[in-house]
Amino acid sequence: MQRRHLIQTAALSAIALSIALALPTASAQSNTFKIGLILPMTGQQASTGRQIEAAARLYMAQNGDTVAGKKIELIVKDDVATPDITKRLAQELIVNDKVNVIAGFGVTPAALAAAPLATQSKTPQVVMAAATSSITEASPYIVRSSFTLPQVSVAMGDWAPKNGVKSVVTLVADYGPGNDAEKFFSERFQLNGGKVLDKLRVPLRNPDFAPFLQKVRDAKPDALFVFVPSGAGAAVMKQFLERGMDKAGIRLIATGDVTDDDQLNDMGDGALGVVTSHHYSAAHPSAMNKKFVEAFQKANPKMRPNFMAVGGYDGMRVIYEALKTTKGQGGGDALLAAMKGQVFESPRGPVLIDAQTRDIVQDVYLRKVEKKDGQLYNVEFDVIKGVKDPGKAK
Ligand code: VNL
Repeated sequence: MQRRHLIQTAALSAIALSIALALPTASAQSNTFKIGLILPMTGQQASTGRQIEAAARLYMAQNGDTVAGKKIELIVKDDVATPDITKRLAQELIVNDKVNVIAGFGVTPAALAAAPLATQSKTPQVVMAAATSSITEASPYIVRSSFTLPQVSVAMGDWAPKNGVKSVVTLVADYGPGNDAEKFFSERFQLNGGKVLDKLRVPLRNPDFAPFLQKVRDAKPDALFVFVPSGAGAAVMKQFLERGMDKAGIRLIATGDVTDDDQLNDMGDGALGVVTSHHYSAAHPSAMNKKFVEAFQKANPKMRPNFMAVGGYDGMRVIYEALKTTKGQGGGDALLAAMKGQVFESPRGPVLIDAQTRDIVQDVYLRKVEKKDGQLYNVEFDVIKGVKDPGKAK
């Protein structure tokens, strides 16, 4: 009896939630436009939250907090990169706060946890960080302003074999983006005649790289290819050097998540010469990027903007322009339509929000860690223009 009662209660509250989610958001009428920014502000991925929040606030400071007659309100919530929390926060933001857009999402599981709520409530979900290819397929309301791992990994699969790397071991964080990096790098590398000697996966939570690096040493590849999420790169670099991998003749190649601008300058000279592929470097030599980095550092004196900051800054741009286009009158569907197909200059270079996939199309750069004015930077030396997510061609 009691059990049945519980089940009925659970069923009823599920119905109540789906009704609440299906109701039109009140703010179409109101004078505020609310953006619910869900980010990891504490825990292992906290640097991602800090970078994105700082960039979103910079965008607002530069572009005003009133758009199409609406006052923009940014509501920042900490999900500790934990999908259960993300889901609860997204629900509260949509149902109670009646936000017009949800945004942020530091890791793939968080972006995926919010996706069904975006769909049910017809709320645009702007993914500013998470980078597994399949995320945009989890809801037709998702638009991405970050990047995808296949997008940047394929470039390294082309570069490495042309530059003396004939054999590799891959080492990736064991979840969505790591699996994408492993697959798309390896396939392209092998297509170009390279040999993948081993594929290693480290746990996302509290990874210990030592036993994996020992295996790499024993396999003696020309290079080790690495993907770990933003915030974990410094630990990889430290252990790579401490274990004398470079002296054993093994090169480090990676996606730019490893030589993350948030940490790079503290990695020490051992990082010099490391080649990575990615979509953003704080050293990107455009006038717009110089302005962006300068303004970001003026507002946040101890920080250098990284690729997460740029994902947040551009995500705000996508939201602002959609609000302008819809003249502040539209609901979720109108906003979403106005986000699709946006073409603009980002601090990273030219970008497009592909209207079909809702994913970002952008230039991917090859970069080498060099010293500039006494600081370590990822200096771009080659570019592949207008790269679409190769993960979508499956
Ligand atoms: C993800 C991908 C997260 C790349 C990252 O840093 C990153 C993700 C927090 O999709 O979870 O650098």
